[in-house]
Amino acid sequence: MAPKGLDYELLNENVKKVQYAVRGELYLRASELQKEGKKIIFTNVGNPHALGQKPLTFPRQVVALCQAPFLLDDPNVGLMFPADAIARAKHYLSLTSGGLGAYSDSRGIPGVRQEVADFLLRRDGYPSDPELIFLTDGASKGVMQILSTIIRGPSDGILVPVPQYPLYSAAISLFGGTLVPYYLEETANWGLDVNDLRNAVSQAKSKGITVKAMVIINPGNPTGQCLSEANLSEILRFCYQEGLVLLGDEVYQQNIYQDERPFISSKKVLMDMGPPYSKEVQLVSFHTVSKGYWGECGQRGGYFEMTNIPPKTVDEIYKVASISLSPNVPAQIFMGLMVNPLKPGDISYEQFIRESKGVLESLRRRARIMTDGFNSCRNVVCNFTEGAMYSFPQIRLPPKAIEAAKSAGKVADVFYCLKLLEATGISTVPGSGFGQKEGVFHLRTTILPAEEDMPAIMESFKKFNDEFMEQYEDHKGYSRM
Ligand code: DCS
Repeated sequence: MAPKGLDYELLNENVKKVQYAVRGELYLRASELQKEGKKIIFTNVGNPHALGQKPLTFPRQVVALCQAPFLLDDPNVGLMFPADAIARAKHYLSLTSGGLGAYSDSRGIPGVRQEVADFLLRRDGYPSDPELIFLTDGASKGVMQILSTIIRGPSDGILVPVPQYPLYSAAISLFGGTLVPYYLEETANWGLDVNDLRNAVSQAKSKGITVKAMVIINPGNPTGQCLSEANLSEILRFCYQEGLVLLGDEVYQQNIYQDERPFISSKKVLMDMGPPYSKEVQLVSFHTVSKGYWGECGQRGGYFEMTNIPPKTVDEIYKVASISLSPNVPAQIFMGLMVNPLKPGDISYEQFIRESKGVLESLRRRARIMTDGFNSCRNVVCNFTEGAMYSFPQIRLPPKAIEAAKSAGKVADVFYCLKLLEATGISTVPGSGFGQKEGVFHLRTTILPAEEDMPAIMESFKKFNDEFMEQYEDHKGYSRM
């Protein structure tokens, strides 16, 4: 019989090329083991609530009232909900055209986009135009919307950091473009060297690829570094010289665990640089409700802001967004609440601050426990997690382990992570899923397990690693740094 429409051999080849390690082989094996009754610690996804982080009370109260507006008519509503939550729910309902069950404008509710613009003005000190802000179902959808608009075919290149979060490699494959890697330097605290960027672009050009965009992830995933203002302005100058649009993935802007380099947005640095840069460099920045002390991954809320993007292009992006009718409306309310939080004097303010500070301070301690735990192993080297939600230690593997992996038909870090999973239940993602230099091995784990469980997890990791090394170590040294 001739193959039918959705038969594998007839599928879009780009779909087959997509790889997404965060939910890859390790995750599938972990899910199997869980079904068999083994206790699994899922540190493969930055999914805070799945690892016990409690939702912030106030936003949930507001959205609960928006979801069940009949409660607002109940004479006892004031006994169940604080007055500021009631007022906020009424505010958001008044911005919708028929409550949470109605589609919104395809760019998102205008009133919420205005709240995002007000937030950006407060954050950066520069006005922001709500017409250039689109609300999305998580940052992922926004990134995909923009990449699909940019990529015409395999000769369009996108500069992507390596290691990178595989949304970028996966989406570029899906849309049939070409990923042009630039390497972050592990020994320089995952910094980036603009000369490497120039080399990457000229190498791509020599292969007939037009580089059109550059992605930065700040703070980095999986690498955790926070870019300095000087670094950001070098990057923006480079984008100006090369005519690239900068895609600034800033979803971890609340997750900062050091005080030397607070988060600074690409938009602020660009505006501070003044003309011609501030008038000409094209920038799209992304944010989400999934990270920070919100961690509301399941709500699927995000936005992107466009700077110096021509109006005709904005219209095209709007047109394509319209095909999906409307971003998720409850998530838009979460976004509104995130960018327009409670203020001193509000009834729920103290509780909100207590809850949000509690999450961030604990994450800061967990980042430290994890990095120190990894660095206490003789063959593991780990940069401190300055930001984001991950630890990305380098595991230096002895030749015998690399050989054993080869015989098992596995990449060496996949082999190591599978053994770790079987021995301890800790489900990580091998470094190869994010890209890494040849012959160098890593794993990624989130810093999200409960703080009280952290010492036991690190102990269990160390015990596994010691036993692994005992089994495979010989005296021929390790894989290189
Ligand atoms: N950008 C980066 C750098 C991310 O790490 C993630 C999610 C996203 C965008 C998309 O998030 P939302 O679509 O939820 O807004 N990070 C994944 C990860 O590495 N682990 O968990 C999810």
